[in-house]
Amino acid sequence: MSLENKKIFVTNALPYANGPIHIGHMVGYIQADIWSRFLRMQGHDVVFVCASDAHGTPIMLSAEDLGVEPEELALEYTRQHENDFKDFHVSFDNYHTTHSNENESLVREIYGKLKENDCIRTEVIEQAYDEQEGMFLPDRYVRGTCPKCNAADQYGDNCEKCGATYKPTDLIDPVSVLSGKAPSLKESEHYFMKLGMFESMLSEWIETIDIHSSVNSKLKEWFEVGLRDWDISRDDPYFGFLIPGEEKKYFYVWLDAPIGYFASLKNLSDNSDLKFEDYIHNDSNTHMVHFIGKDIIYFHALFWPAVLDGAGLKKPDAIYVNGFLTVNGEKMSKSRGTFIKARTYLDHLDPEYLRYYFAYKSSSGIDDFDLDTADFENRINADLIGKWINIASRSSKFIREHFDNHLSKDIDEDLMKTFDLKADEIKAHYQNREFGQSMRKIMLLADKANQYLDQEKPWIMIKSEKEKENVQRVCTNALNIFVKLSIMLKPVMPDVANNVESFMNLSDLDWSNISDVIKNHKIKNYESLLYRINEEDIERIIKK
Ligand code: B3M
Ligand code: ZN
Repeated sequence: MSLENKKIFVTNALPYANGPIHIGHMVGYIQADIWSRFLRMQGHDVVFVCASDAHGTPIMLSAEDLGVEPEELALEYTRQHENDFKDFHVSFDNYHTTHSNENESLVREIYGKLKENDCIRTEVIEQAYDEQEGMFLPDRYVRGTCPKCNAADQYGDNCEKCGATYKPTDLIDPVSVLSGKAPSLKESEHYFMKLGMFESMLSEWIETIDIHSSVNSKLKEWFEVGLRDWDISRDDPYFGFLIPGEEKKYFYVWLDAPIGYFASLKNLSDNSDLKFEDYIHNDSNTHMVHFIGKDIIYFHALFWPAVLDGAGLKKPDAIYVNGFLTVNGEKMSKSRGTFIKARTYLDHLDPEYLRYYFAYKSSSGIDDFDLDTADFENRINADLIGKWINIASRSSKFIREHFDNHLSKDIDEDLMKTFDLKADEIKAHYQNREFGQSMRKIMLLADKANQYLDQEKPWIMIKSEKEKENVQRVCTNALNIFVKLSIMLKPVMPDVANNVESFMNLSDLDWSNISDVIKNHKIKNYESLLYRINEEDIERIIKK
């Protein structure tokens, strides 16, 4: 799928604004950021947005517990998340919220179109109801004994023991998580999106987009079972947008959440030259990409495109799905000390270490991957410090001490070519989101650069006056290679790359600068660009 001359619109899943972000969440954000930065470095027109997902029952109930309004709680977490992303160097062009005017008017507009196009119906359904709290209970708020295997204390939608799925009303001795009382059954009219209408469109469309084969097979299974109509309304009390014409019925959070992608873009367009209308129509010259976790495929590959299609709007061109993160082989858990908040990490370690490690572990597939703390420490120290940064620290020393920071007047262009020739391969891996492949290939090049210095031995040559000029040339060669590798690593480690630019007295390096020749040029004194990690830093994070 060619991206040439297209406006690229990239989104990340919108985090719920009712709790802190942990490093497992960061996987998808870092992957999307690397990809966006890489494309920008290729000269593409990229707009990368996110927002917080502010609505729903859990946020309403947490706010109630804290004695604050849900708007207030959402705002607090929106700010917190925004700072976490900024400090992890995630380069969103905009961060907005689904609880916004832009989103409300888009939701109304889209819903209006869906109604016009006969995609909505209503039906009276029976649901678990908590009399004491005066509210309908989402499945997860009812617990009881599994009707299939008799395991006690299971959620209302599925059993963690035997995997059975059922309705909360099927549970044996169900109780409301809120009041501890047995729920009653109550009827209420709900709005449904007629998903069945879209089945053949969706199954054809899915073949035309960029989506991993394993996700595609999952979708095929769902098509085989058949798509059931989707319940898009919730009764009062609920934190969300009222359905037009109703006083006590709201849109379900998952209807307005993906529309939040557009709301964030709309908000950006109101504050910049970007034209919102250029992005959302069927005939737009746009490439629309969603990065999501593997637990929300159904919403993005079925519900959302159905909503867009029903409203006559542009559907996604790619859906990129990431797996989950384990820490030292375990699911993140508070009791095992493997639940690491984004902020806790940031308080102790450089964000670009984690960005590198995630890149190193990433592929275009949806497999889970592990943050093994010993391996993490070793990767950073061995790869980044021992291979990449080492090229600069070894060679700049001679340039400073003997040549007043001046690079030589000529360099070994044949040697440079052997490195430049690898850039296309690395570029292709980036483009395909095979970041692990890119990292491995870049580190092989760093090995080659260090071998070159080992062979030339400037520390020996420098002892003889007639070899002195040669030392300048060898170190200039090495620093040229170092810059090439820094450009290749820039999507992953933008801050360190900026510091490299400053040290080398260069600026705004893009991918096309990889083959530049830097000679007869004055650089600055080398200052340490990255520090080794030690075990204690990691231990402190885990202890926290
Ligand atoms: N708020 C978070 C999640 O399920 C959910 C994503 C919305 S994306 C439109 O990962
Ligand atoms: Zn069971």
